[in-house]
Amino acid sequence: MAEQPTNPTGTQESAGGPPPAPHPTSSGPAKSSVGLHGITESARYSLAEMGPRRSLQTLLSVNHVDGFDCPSCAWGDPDPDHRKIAEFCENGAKAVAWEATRKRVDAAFFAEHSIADLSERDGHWLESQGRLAHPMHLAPGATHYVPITWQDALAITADRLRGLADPDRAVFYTSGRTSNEAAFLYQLLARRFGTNNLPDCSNMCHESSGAALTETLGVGKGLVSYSDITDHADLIIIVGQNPGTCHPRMLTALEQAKRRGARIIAANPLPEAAFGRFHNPQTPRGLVGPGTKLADRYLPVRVGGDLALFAGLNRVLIDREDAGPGSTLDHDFINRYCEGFEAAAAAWRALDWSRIETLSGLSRRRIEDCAADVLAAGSVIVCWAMGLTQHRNAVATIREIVNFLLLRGNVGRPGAGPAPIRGHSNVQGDRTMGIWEQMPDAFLDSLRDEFGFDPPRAHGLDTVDSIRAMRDGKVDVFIGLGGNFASATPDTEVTEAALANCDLTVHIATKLNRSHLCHGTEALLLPCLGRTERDQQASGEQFVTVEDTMAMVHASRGRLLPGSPHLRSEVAIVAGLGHALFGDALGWRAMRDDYAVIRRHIEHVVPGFHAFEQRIRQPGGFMLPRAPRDSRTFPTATGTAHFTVNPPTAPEVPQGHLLLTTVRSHDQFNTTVYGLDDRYRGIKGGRRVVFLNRDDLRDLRLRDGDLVDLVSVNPDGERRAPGFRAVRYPTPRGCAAAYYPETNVLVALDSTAETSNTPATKSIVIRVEPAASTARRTSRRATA
Ligand SMILES: Nc1nc2c(c(=O)[nH]1)N[C@H]1C(S)=C(S)[C@@H](COP(=O)(O)OP(=O)(O)OC[C@H]3O[C@@H](n4cnc5c(=O)[nH]c(N)nc54)[C@H](O)[C@@H]3O)O[C@H]1N2
Ligand SMILES: Nc1nc2c(c(=O)[nH]1)N[C@H]1C(S)=C(S)[C@@H](COP(=O)(O)OP(=O)(O)OC[C@H]3O[C@@H](n4cnc5c(=O)[nH]c(N)nc54)[C@H](O)[C@@H]3O)O[C@H]1N2
Ligand SMILES: [Mo]
Repeated sequence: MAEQPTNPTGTQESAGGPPPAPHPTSSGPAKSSVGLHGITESARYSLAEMGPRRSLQTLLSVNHVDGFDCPSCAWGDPDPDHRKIAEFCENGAKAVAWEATRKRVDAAFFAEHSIADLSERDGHWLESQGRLAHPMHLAPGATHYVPITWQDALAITADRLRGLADPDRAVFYTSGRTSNEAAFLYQLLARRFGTNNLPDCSNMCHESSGAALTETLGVGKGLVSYSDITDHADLIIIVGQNPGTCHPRMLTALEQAKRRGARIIAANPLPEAAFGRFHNPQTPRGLVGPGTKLADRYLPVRVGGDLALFAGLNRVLIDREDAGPGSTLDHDFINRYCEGFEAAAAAWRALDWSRIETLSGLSRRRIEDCAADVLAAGSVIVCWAMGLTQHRNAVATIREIVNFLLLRGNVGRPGAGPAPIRGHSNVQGDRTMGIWEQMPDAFLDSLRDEFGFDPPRAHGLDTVDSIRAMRDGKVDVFIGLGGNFASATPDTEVTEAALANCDLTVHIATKLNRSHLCHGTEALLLPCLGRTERDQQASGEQFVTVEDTMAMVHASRGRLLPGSPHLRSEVAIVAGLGHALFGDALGWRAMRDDYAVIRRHIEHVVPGFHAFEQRIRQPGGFMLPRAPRDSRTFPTATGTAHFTVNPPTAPEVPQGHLLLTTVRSHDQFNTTVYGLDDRYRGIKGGRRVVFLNRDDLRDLRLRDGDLVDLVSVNPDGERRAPGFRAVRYPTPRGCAAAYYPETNVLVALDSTAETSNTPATKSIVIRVEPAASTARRTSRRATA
C-alpha cells in the first residue's frame, strides 16, 4: 500500500499524523483547456494507480461498443462510426484508474485501523487506500470492522429488515453509478419489502430539472441528442455548468459545433477554462495550434441570478414582438402546442429592468446583446447543470428557460431544446428504472402486473427527508447502493448524527469513505464489482446497461479480473438480499444468474424498452423515446406545453455578507478527491480555499492568502467551516465560491429548493471572518 499524506487538505481535520501540508497557492484562472497537459495528467494518474499493462488494457476499452461505459460523467457518445481509439477524457481516466487501482483495503487493513482511527482521516486518504476487498461487519459496541461471510451479511440484513415494525422504517439510497439492472432489482426489493423510501443522489442533483421539465413539457429529461449539438444547433447557451472539468468530452462536441459556425454563450459567475480556447487532445492541430475559442460571449452572472437573466431575455423577446408583431415569436408553435402564453407575456411586460440588472448582475445592454444572438439563431439549445439546480429558486429558473425555448419554438426540432447535462454516468437510467421516491402509478401498476404483488403507493422519503427521519428516530435501517451519503448531503454534523442514530447501516461500495464510519449500532460493508471488472455469473459473463444524458441506452462490459475473489456484483448482492428476505418467489436466483432475465422484466415494466435484448446488442445501443422531442406531443395533464409565470428572485444577502456557491475542482469526482490541485482555476496543493472578488477582499480588510473562517447564517443558527485561504478571483461582486464537500457543514438541512427539495448548496449566505485561531494566520501571499 503506497504511503499517503494523512493530512492532504492542510487543515486541522486530522488530529494525528504529520504537520499540515503547506498552504495552497493560486495563479488565477486558466484561459484554455485540455491540450497536452490533459494527456500527461491522464497518463500520470493511470500509471500510478494501475501500472502500464492494466492502464492500456483498461483505457482502450472505455466507451467502446464492446467495452465498458466510463464510470465518470453522463455525457453521451458519438455514434459508433465516429469513435476514436481513445474515447475518454482526462477525468474519465482518473475515474477509471481510481477504480482499477491495485491497492486493497482488506481484512488486515481493518484489523490495523479502528473506526476511531479511521474517523480521524479525511475522505481523500480513506479512498486512496484502495478497493474494498472483503465483506465486513461491525458488531454493536465493537471498535473494528471484522470479516464476515456473504451468507451471514445478507442474513443479518434480512433479519433486521424483517424485524422492523413498519417497512417505512428502512431507507434504500442509490448513487448514480449503479447499472439499470441493479437499479431495477433494488427498487423491486424496496417495493416488495413495502416502502417507496428510495432517496438517491438525483435528489441533490437534477431533481429541480426533472420537476420543472415534467411540469412544463411532460417529460423530466433533456430533449436533445448528440447530433443536435454537433450538427444542428445555431446557438448553444451553457449556464451553470463547468464542462471542462465535469463533462470534458462535451468540449469535443462543442468544438465540432463551432467548426460549422454555431455560436456559444456561457453564463457563469466563474470564468471557467472551458469558455476559453480548447486544445483538442485527439487532433494534432489541437495540440500545437491556437485551439478553438469556444464561448463567443461570457456573462458573469451573479450567483443565483439566472432566473433574472432569463426573465430579462424573455422580456427583450416580448418587447421586440410588441414592436413588430410577427417578427420574433413562433406563433404557430405557441398557438398549436402551448398554453399560458398571455399570462407570462403580461408578467414580462411588467418587469422592472433595474431589478433584473441588480439580481442578475448583468446590464440591460449585455442581455440585449445576448438576445440579438438568439434572434439570429434558427435553433437554440440551453445546457445546464448544478449551477442552476441547487438554489432555492432552481425550479422557477428552469421553468423560465423552458419559457425562453417555447417562445421561438425551440422544442421538438433538430438542434433545439432543453439539455440538463446529467452528472453520474447512470443517474438518468436509475430514474428510468424506478429509483424515485415518487414513481407514478402507471409504473407501479406495471410492476404489480409483472411480479404479482401490490407495491406501496404512498410517496417515500427523498434524501433530505430521509435525513430528517433518521435524525428523529423514525428510521432504523439505512442501506446505500453506492455513494457517500454522509459527505454528499448537507448539514454534515446533522447527517452524520442521523446515520449514527440507525440500528443498522449497510453500504454496498467499491471504496472506503466517510459514510462507512458514520455507522449505526451495527454496520455492514459489502464490497462490489466496478464497471471495469468482469462479471461472471452461472450463465456466463454478463454485461449491464446504462442510459446517458441524451437518453441513449447502451451496454457496458468490464474487462479486468475482479479486484478480489470476494467481490460480488451489485446485481448479485441485491438479488441475494431479495432471496434472503423473501425466498425465491420472484425469481431472484434466475435474475442473478442471467441478467437477460432482468432485462426481460424491464422490457415488460418500463416504457421504451421493447425488444431490449436485441436492441441492446446493436452497436451504440438505442435511444429512448421522448414524446416532446419525437413528435411535439406533451404528456402533461392538459396535453400541452405550459408557459409559466416566474417572478425574478434571488437569495437575500444582508449587508456585510456574501453569497457562497460550492463547486467541484478538476481533481475530484463528487466526494472522491483524486488530488489537491485545480489546474484550471490555478490552485495547487490544497482544497480549503475560498474564491473572493478583489473589492470584497478589500472591504473585508483581507489580503489574498489570508486564513479565514466561513460562517453561514441560517434561520436556525450559524454554522462554521474553519481554516480557508482567501484567494483573489474574478467572481462577481458579493459572490464567493469554495469546494464541496468541505463546505457542506455550512448548509442548513432546511435550506432547499422550492418544489424539488434539493439542498440549496449553491446559495449559502456567509460571513467571512479572520480565522478564529490567529496562531494559524499568515499574511504570506499565495504566489503564482
Ligand atoms: N470530473 C468530474 N466530473 C463530474 C463530477 C465531478 O465531481 N468531477 N460530478 C458529476 C456530477 S454528479 C455532476 S451533477 C456534474 C456536475 O457538473 P457541474 O454542474 O458543471 O459541476 P459544479 O462544479 O457543481 O459546477 C457548477 C458550475 O456552475 C457554476 N455556478 C455556480 N453557481 C452558479 C450560479 O448561481 N449560476 C450560474 N450560472 N453558474 C453557477 C460554477 O462556477 C461551475 O462552473 O458533473 C459530473 N461529472
Ligand atoms: N455542497 C454541495 N453538495 C453536493 C453537490 C454540490 O454541488 N455541492 N452535488 C450533489 C450532487 S450533484 C451529487 S450527484 C451528490 C453525489 O452523491 P453520491 O453519489 O452519494 O456521492 P459520490 O461521491 O459520487 O460517491 C462516491 C462513492 O461511491 C462508491 N462507488 C464508486 N463506484 C461505485 C460502484 O460502481 N458501485 C458502488 N456500489 N459504489 C461505488 C465509492 O465507495 C465512493 O466512495 O452530491 C451532492 N452534494
Ligand atoms: Mo450529480
